[in-house]
Amino acid sequence: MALIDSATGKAIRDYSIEQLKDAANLMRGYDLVTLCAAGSGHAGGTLSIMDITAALYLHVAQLDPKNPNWADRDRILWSAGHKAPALYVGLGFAGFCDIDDVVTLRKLHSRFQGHPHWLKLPGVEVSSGSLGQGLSVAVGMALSARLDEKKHKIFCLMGDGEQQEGQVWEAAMEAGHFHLDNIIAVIDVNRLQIDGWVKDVMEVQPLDQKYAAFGWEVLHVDGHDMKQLVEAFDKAKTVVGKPVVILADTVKGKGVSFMENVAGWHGKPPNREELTASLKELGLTERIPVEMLLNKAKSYQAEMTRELEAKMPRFSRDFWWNAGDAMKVKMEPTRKGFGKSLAENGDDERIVCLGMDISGSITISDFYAGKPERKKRWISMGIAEQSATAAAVGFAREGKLPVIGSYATFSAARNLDQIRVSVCYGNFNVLIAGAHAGVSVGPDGATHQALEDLFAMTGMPNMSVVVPCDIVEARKATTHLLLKHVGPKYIRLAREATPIVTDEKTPFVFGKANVIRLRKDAPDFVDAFETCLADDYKNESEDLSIIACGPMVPEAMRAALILKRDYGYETRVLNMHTLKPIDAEAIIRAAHDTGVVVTAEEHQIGALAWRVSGLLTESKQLYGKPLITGAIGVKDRFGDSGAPWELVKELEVSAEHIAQKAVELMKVKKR
Ligand SMILES: Cc1ncc(C[n+]2csc(CCOP(=O)(O)OP(=O)(O)O)c2C)c(N)n1
Repeated sequence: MALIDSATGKAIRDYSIEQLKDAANLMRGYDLVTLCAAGSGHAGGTLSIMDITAALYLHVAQLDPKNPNWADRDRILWSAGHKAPALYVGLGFAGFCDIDDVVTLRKLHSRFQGHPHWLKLPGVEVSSGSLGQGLSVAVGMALSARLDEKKHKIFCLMGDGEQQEGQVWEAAMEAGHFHLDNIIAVIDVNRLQIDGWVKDVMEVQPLDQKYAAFGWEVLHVDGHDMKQLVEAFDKAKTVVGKPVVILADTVKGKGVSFMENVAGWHGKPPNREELTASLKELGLTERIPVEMLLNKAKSYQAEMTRELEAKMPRFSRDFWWNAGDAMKVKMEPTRKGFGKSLAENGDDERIVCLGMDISGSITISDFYAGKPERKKRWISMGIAEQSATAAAVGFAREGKLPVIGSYATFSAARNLDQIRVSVCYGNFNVLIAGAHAGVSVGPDGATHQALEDLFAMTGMPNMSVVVPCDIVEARKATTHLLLKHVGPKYIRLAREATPIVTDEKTPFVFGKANVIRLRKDAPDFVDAFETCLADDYKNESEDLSIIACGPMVPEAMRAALILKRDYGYETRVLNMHTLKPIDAEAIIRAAHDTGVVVTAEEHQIGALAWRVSGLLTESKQLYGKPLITGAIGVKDRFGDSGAPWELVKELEVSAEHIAQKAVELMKVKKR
């Protein structure tokens, strides 16, 4: 009995095995429609876990959709947060939300975030997205239930690649130690992860022997056989004195022939044609109102766009990228500059690159692409950021040049203590790439948007930090850090394509800012500007300065253009690509010469702003000088799902926001 009315204890609805099979099939269809409407998301792993989802939400777990926080409900934890669409469809079918609403998946302010957020959607137990944490939450919930003498079960859904996270085994040990027979873990053993087959990336088998050794009862099932699944869950509920793990053999992409067992479908949605073909294969063409759902997604998006635009600062005309002649730019993601440098310099035998199962998209795999002889220096570590970071130290201690990289949230947060003690305290020569940082990872949502990494990285003694402004600078910076700079070093990279505003001739000197000045009208945006090393720049007594790093440099340039065209203001833009060691002299001179300083960072306000203001308050040169400052950045909040450029607006880190702040400060200066 699954869905019950908690007030009366009566079943709301129960499903037979045949009905569960049919529901799972239909849920696959809804899953694919929502992914198609979102334009991003994880097809492979949501399809592999769908039979498990249907069994749990519609039959196995005791839930009351009208009373989602009912104290006696079973808890279902989605440790594998990227499988969120399956969870949402499960909640929709169980009656926690309207199934049609799930189609707003991954859109701005949607309750259906890229990774689940319990504060947005009833039925979600806890927020997740950083792999390997769910089983620990389950341990806490299970112990809490024991204290309260409650009988409910705690289900925890994980992937097999996820088993590579060390934390999973800490929790497995705890659950065994405490004999937590109220925990039922389910592993979706589809044998694939992002970089390929689990056995090749980092073998996790034999999972049965490993869990048994930690004191668990182990059950095996075919994860697509509904009868077996239901029987396994029934049996798991009867086990006394130890936790249970159900190892469910599944197929990634199950149900759609061209997605099955293909690693490439891990984080990809179907396009419209692929959706039609998928629904046909699933026999659902007539059963899902595809057009209605896609239209619903479109109108939701239109409403979000309208609300967002209404909040934007307005100027005399549209100064957005590529809106009209003077705004023409080419765009590429900075992460690709990192990959280019690794490809160019990878013959250096000292370089070793450590992969953490997200190698293609962050471009670290460019190191060995087309170069089989480098493969021996490519070390696949699996989804194990903490161990990989310390392993990099092992390489560095032996004189190698180790490079590690992942989403910045995982390569500069998940492993923070390893960075602090093993890398920084030991002052080891390790290059850490924080890719997909800032808002640029968009629809994945807050869990994946590193907006705090620069606090920690700039706060570490011995660490050097570079935030390149475009793909060209990213290549130069990587090469410098890799081959010339010895010590702990962090480079922050964006996922989304951002404007290219430098070229081969633009100076890049580690630790030295560049000054960028708007000089003329030009059809191409970059041609209107001139750049030189801050050391070489002669004061022009401009009206104000904007100090920016990373993708905020092009935004600062665009703000300079808005300020000139609409207000006649001259702006000194400082490209502060090196955040540590920071170019204090350039900052103090800009403040001294202009009297107005705006900082701009695609990060919680402070990594740049507070460093700059700290320097300004300390500077003897500025004693007695009038100085007005402002800071643009994220204002102590988490991000949200949405398109990257939508989030630039939503989180108020656009040129328009910089210009608005500058105008406000200029009014004060003129008083
Ligand atoms: C701590 C952490 N590191 C990296 C990621 C990025 N990531 C998302 S899904 C995934 C692969 C997961 O593989 P698996 O557990 O086998 O799931 P499935 O193949 O079933 O989707 C990775 C590395 C993450 N979400 N969390």
